[in-house]
Amino acid sequence: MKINPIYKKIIPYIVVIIIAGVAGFLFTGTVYPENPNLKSYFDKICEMPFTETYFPSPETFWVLGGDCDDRAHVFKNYLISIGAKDVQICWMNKIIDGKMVQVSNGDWGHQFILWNGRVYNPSHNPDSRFYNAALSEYLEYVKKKYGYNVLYYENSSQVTKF
Ligand SMILES: [Ca+2]
Repeated sequence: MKINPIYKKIIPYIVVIIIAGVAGFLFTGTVYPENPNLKSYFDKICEMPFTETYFPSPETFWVLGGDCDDRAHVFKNYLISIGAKDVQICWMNKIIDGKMVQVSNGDWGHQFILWNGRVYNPSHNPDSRFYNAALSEYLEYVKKKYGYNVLYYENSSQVTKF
């Protein structure tokens, strides 16, 4: 079969376009921490104002902002929506002699996301922002800065003292 010379010229370009398209999809369409779309969604959550709400209120978050549980729920919902597995909300408290006490900034507890065992904390405060961090590193930070000492997992009855 004889290929028209014009097609011979075009075919390499078409191949390049297809490869670029597939590479682009893999880069932005799949679920992994380095995905720029995922990171920019996380950053958008961080930039929303800090507003105290009594319960997790992800439905009002993009209008009013929210506190830690709202941020955690919004990010978790997004991760689930793009197909992420092993996503859970964790929370922490400070327990002294069996009683829950306030931590150094007056809070009673804090919620964040654990995805594949890595920490995502979309805080409005840049110092407390963690993205794809080791759990041990994050726990060391919150213990030192706030005094948290107990961690609870959404997907398990396991309780970790740290
Ligand atoms: Ca809340």
